[in-house]
Amino acid sequence: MTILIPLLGDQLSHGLAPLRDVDPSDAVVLLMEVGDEATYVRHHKRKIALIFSAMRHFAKELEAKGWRVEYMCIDDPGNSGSFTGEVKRAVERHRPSAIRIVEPGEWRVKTMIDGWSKTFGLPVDVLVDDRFLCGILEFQTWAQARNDLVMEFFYRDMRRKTGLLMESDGQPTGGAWNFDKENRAPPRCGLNYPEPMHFQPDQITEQVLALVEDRYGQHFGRLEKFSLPVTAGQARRALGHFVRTALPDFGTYQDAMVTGQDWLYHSWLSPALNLGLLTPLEVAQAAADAYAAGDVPLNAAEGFIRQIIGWREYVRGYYWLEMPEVGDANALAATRPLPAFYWTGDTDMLCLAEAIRNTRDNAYAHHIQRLMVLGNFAMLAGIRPQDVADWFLIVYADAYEWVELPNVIGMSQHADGGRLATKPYAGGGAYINRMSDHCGGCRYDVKKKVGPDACPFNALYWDFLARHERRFRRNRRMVQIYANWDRMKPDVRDAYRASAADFLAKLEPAEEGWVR
Ligand code: DLZ
Repeated sequence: MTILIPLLGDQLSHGLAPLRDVDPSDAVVLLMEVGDEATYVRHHKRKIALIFSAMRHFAKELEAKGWRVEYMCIDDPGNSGSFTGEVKRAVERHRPSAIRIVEPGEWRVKTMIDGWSKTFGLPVDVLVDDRFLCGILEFQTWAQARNDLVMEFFYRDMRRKTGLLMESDGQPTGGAWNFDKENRAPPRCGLNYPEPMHFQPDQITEQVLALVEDRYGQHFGRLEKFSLPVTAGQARRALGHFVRTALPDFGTYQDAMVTGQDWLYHSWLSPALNLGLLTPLEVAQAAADAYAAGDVPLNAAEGFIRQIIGWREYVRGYYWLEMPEVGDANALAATRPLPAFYWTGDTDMLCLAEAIRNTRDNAYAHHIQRLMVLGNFAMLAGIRPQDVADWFLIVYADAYEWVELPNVIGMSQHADGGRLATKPYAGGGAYINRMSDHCGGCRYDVKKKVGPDACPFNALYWDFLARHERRFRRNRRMVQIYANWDRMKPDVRDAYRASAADFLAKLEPAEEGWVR
C-alpha cells in the first residue's frame, strides 16, 4: 500500500524523518508550490524564488535517488492553491493507506494538518522534526521546571547535549560558556570584509525568477543578482567558504554596522539552514572543527555556535510553548501602524534607509540591523507588534514563523511583557553611532538631543522610557537608566517628549491592506 509523504517548502533535507525507514517503492513524495503560501502574507519576491528553486532542485535530487516524486508547479493546470487542496488531489490520485509528514514550522499549518485525518479518512502520522536538536516536548519539560526562560541555561544544556566546545571533564572549552564581552567591537577603518559565496542561477532558477516576476511582481523586493544557494551541495560550499573567510572575525564584529556592507562577517547561511539544506549540527560542528584546527578564535566559534544551538533552538521551543496566544501579544499596548518608509526606504535616517535597502535587495539584513535599527525604531515609535511581525515575516528569506515571531514579539518588541527578554532592547542614537559609521553621513545630528535636526532616536528613546515608566522603573537592569532620567531637569524631559511627539505626528503610515 502506498504512503503519501507531503514535504513542505522548508523541509528540504535528505535525512528528513519520513524519508527514513521507508521503501521508496511504497511511497509517493509530494512537493507543492501553492499560491496560498506565497500570499497569506505577500512574501518578498526573492524569498519565493529561493523556496521554489530549492524545492525544484530537491525534487530532482529525490528522483535521482529513486523516489517517486510528484511535483506541483504553481502554474500547473488544476493546482488548487493550498496544501490541503493539493494533498486532497494526491489522495484521490493514489488512494494511499496513510499520510506521513513532519511537524511543520508554523501554527497556521499545524492546524491544517490536524484536520487532514478527518477530512481524508486516513491515518496521518505527524513525525517529530528531529533536524532540531531540542524537541518541542523536551523544551516544554525544560520550561516547566523553571520560573523564567533564561536562554543562557538552555544553551549550556545544548552544549552538554551536543558535546560542542566541551572538555572531557564536562567543563566548557576555554573555561567560560560565553565570550560576548569580546564580541561588541565597533567597526574600524581598514577592515576587509570578505564577500560571501555567490551562486550563478542555473536554468531551473532562471525559470523560477521569471515566473516569480510574472506572478508576484508587485510584491516587495528585488530579484536582480539572485545568488543564494539552492541545493545542499551549494549550501555546504557556502558554509566552508564562510568558515574560512569570515568566521575568524565574526565574533569581534558581530554587532557592527557599515554603510554599503550588507554582510560584514555574517554567514548569510540562515536562508539555506531554515530551508533544511543544512542541518544545525553540521553548521555548528564546522565552526567547532575550525576552532579545534586553530583556524578561528574561541570568541568567534563560541558566539556563532551559540546562535545555532542556543538561540535558534530556544526561540523554536518558545514559539511552540507560547503559541497561539503570543501571536496576539501586545504588552506595551502599541497601536501605531507601520510607517510607509519600511516599504519604500524613503527616510532621511541613514541607518534605517541602509537596513531597508539591504532588506529590499537581498531579503536579508544582519542581526543588529534587524534588532537595534528596524526593531528598535518600531518599538520606540509604538508600532503595533503584529504589523512589525508580519513585515519581518514577509521581507526576510530566512523567516518562518517559528523563528521570526519570537524574535519580533519577544525579543525586539517586548510585546510578550518580558517572557523572553528581561529588558527591552531599546537604544538611542548614541548606540547606533558607537556601533556603525552611519551617523557621519546622516542628515540628522546624533549629538543633538531635540529639534528637527536631532537624531530622532534620541527623543524617541526617552519618550519610550517615559511612556512605560511604570512598567520598567523597577526592572533591576534599568535602574541606572531611570536614575539618568530623574537627574534631568523637567524642561529637558519635556523637550524630549515634545520633540518625539513632533516627529511621530509627521510619520506617514503605510497604505492599509498589506497586514493580515
Ligand atoms: C514560504 C513558502 C512559500 C512562499 N511557498 C511555499 C510553497 O509554495 N510550497 C511549500 O511547500 N512551502 C512554501 N513556503 C514555505 C511554507 O510556508 C512553510 O513550509 C510553512 O509555513 C511551514 O513552515
